[in-house]
Amino acid sequence: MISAPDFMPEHMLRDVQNRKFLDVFRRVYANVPWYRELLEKNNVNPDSVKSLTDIVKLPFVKKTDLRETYPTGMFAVPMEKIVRFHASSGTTGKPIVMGYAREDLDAWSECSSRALAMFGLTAKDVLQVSYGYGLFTGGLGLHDAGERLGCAVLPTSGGNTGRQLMLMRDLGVTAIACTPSYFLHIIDHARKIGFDWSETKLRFGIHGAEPWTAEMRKFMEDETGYVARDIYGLTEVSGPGVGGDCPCNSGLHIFEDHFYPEIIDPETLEPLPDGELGELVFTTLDKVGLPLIRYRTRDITRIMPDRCPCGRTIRRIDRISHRSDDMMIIRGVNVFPSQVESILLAIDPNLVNFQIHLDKDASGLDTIEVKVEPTPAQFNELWNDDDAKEAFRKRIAGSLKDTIGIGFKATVVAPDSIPRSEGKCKRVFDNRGAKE
Ligand code: DLL
Repeated sequence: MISAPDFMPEHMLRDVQNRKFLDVFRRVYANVPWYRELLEKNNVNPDSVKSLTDIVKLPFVKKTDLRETYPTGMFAVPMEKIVRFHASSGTTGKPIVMGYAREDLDAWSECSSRALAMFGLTAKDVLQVSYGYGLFTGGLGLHDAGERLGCAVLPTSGGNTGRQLMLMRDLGVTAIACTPSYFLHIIDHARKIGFDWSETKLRFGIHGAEPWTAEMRKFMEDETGYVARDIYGLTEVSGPGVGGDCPCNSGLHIFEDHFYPEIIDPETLEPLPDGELGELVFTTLDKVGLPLIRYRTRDITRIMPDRCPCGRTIRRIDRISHRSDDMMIIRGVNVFPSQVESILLAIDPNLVNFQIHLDKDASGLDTIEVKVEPTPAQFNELWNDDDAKEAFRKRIAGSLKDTIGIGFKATVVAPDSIPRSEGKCKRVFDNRGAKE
């Protein structure tokens, strides 16, 4: 299925965005006292906003604003118009609660099913949704997307990995949707039970909700023979299906007729031109329940400056390599978990299970340790040969140091000692605060 809005002539797309932007701006100004106060504080009112180009006059909205107005202080409609809630947990404090009106669920499933169609799925596909169902948007979001496209949806949610594999094979599942880390867990389990991927009909993996590297993607494709696709989204903006990659595999198309993207410098907050790396900001162009204007995602990426060979006019962002909150500063050097992942997988594609531990040494200097889990076969070989084990450890520490420029401690740990994840994976453990 080809989705017409993906290919809309650019001038028509800008017209749609312009019209929807003016409408959403007027709605939040009229209906959300919190917004009106913020806008007035910044000397913005309906007279000063005449077109989308005036968006630069508007203040940004942050996650903390949603937290501070918990639970419904930023809703733009009365509760009788809300038909569903989702919430994003965060690690500390109150969750942020999103309210969806009927129109919001329709627009969301439109976008997420457009993403599935872009990946190559059709009504003939059997889609296993192994994202968690519940407050997290992954499960219900992909579920609605699959049903809307006409797929047969298998709502397994996360967990019970053996049963996931059995159903995948027995029901002829052709596409699975889950986090990349849960798919790694599924691969791990499949190896343990001697599962034969050629007995399945699996042709697509639909993965997102956390950063994953090109190396990780290749590992998953090589292991299973399917094609992995990247789906992007966030609860605040709707859920999965804000964007996704097309078969050209060169960035994620944003469904720009619903979500207007900007890239800003996170320090100066100035907009950056297409092509430059910065923080992704979204304006939801037609959300009804909880519209957001210039929402700072904390995700670091760039808008691709060129047109995609697939012919879609909706612009692309580069894959999200990290969030600004993921950055670790170790002895003054910026380090991202995705760099560590790429380096480990370049050494050996099987080194997909790892953790990063930050600490302080006796003199108060930051230390970084990478715990790496080899496969059972690798581990058995290394265990009986101290020299080989030391060489392996040194190779990892050396590659990390050569590429990133600081000393790493590398530790080889036993198979299965790193906990597996059914949802988003926690890789970084920062114990430095505890010692201050
Ligand atoms: O993770 C929505 C989602 C569900 C997306 C299923 C894709 C698939 P949140 O829990 O609110 O929503 O987390 C949103 O996850 O700001 C990014 O930092 C990260 N993220 C989402 N998709 C990707 C991706 C869902 N494809 C946050 N690549 C976002 C990298 C991603 N990071």
